[in-house]
Formats: sequence, C-alpha cells, structure tokens
Amino acid sequence: MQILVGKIPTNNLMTTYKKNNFFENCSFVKGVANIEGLEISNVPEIAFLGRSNVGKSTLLNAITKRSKLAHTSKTPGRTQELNFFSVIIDRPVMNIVDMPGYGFARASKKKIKEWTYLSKFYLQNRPNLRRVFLLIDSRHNIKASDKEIMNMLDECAVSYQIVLTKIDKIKNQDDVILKTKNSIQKFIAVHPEIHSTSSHKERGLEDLRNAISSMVE
Ligand SMILES: Nc1nc2c(ncn2[C@@H]2O[C@H](COP(=O)(O)OP(=O)(O)OP(=O)(O)O)[C@@H](O)[C@H]2O)c(=O)[nH]1
Ligand SMILES: [Mg+2]
Repeated sequence: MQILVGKIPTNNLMTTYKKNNFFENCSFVKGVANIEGLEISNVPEIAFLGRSNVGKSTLLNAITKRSKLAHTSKTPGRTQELNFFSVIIDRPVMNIVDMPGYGFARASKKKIKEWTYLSKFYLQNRPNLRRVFLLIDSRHNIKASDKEIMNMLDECAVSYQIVLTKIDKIKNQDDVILKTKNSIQKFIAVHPEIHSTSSHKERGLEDLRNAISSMVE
C-alpha cells in the first residue's frame, strides 16, 4: 500500500515535523490479521507490545492526544490485530503498530495461537522496525511471559525498550524503576533507559514522544 512507503527525512525536515506537532498527524492505516496482510515498508517503524490490558492502545492515544484513535477497553483482549498507524507529514514519516496483547487467558486457544504466530512473525521479519516499546504494568513487574518475549527479541536482535505504564496507580515509583532495571540486566537487546508513564495523568509522555520521534532523524 502506497501510504506505508516513504523516505527517511533529513534533520532539517525533522525540525519542521516537530514544529508541526508530529504525533497529531498520526492516523489509522489498517489492521492486519494474518501474515499475508503484512506489507513491506521502508518507513521507520515502532511497535507497542506487552501483556493484554497493560495500556498499549491507551498510550498511543495519549501520545497522539487523540482519545479515540486506538480502541481501548477495561477488559483484556481488545486489540486483536496488528493495527498500523502512520504519521504523515506530506509523506509517511513513521509507522506505529499497536499490537495485540499476550497473556490473555480467556481467549480461545485458536485465537491465542493465531496472534502469537502473527506477532512473532512480524517481530522477527521486519527490517524497518526501529524499536519495540515493551509495556509493563508498573503494579505487576516483569512476568514470565514478558521474559519469554524479551528472550525472543534478544535472539533476533530487535531493539526494545521498557515502558512502565499506569504509574498513577503506584506510590513507590523509584523502587519500581530500580527493581525493573535489575530485572532487565541480563537481557541483551534492551535499551538501558526505562520510561515510566501514566496515560491517564499524562506523565512521562513528552520523554516518550521525544524518544519515538527522534527515530525518524
Ligand atoms: N490508571 C490507569 N489506567 C490505565 C492507564 N492506561 C490504560 N489504563 C487502563 O487500562 C485498561 C486497558 O487499556 P488498553 O489501552 O485497552 O490496554 P491494551 O494493552 O491495549 O490491551 P489489549 O488491547 O487487550 O492488549 C483500560 O481500562 C485503560 O483505561 C493509565 O495510565 N492509568
Ligand atoms: Mg489494545
């Protein structure tokens, strides 16, 4: 599809993009339910990954300041496809992918198998994927299912970074960050810096926006 193909902008263009409220130029492109639906793209891409209900879709809405861009829900298993969004400023400059969550026990075995297959295929075969933002609920720390994903990302050398979510729900933010830092030490492809965010209270969002938009430079 035309919309997903574009050139990497130069630094000067990036300055213009920042002035133009980069993330407000983000729109939905398509949902992909199987590997046949994945299209090759040379536009820098980032993805939001994490356990079901961790707040991926809500975070996308928060950073784009568009409350209805991605569908969110109180119940886990809301996002059921790889949802592609694109920041378009004259031409596509970045793709953002909101992924289905893992660890959702109530979905059918068939559905879980399909999502797992599609997600793994996507993560392992995406040359334009600049970084995966791996969201961790700040109340729950890194679980076995997260570690499984981190090992897989390490094995296929996909760069990823931890984003703590829902920090409005915790009191001991520094302790949680320290604990998380300790638990990621033995992983290889993980970015050492941890983002801590609250979509509801708009905390940590500007740092995350800067980290994401710097990837088009
Ligand atoms: N307190 C609080 N709740 C949040 C925050 N971000 C998301 N939530 C809530 O967490 C729930 C799940 O949010 P979603 O964004 O749908 O989660 P998801 O990771 O996209 O879930 P799946 O699509 O099922 O994988 C919703 O009820 C949100 O309102 C936050 O910063 N603080
Ligand atoms: Mg979602």
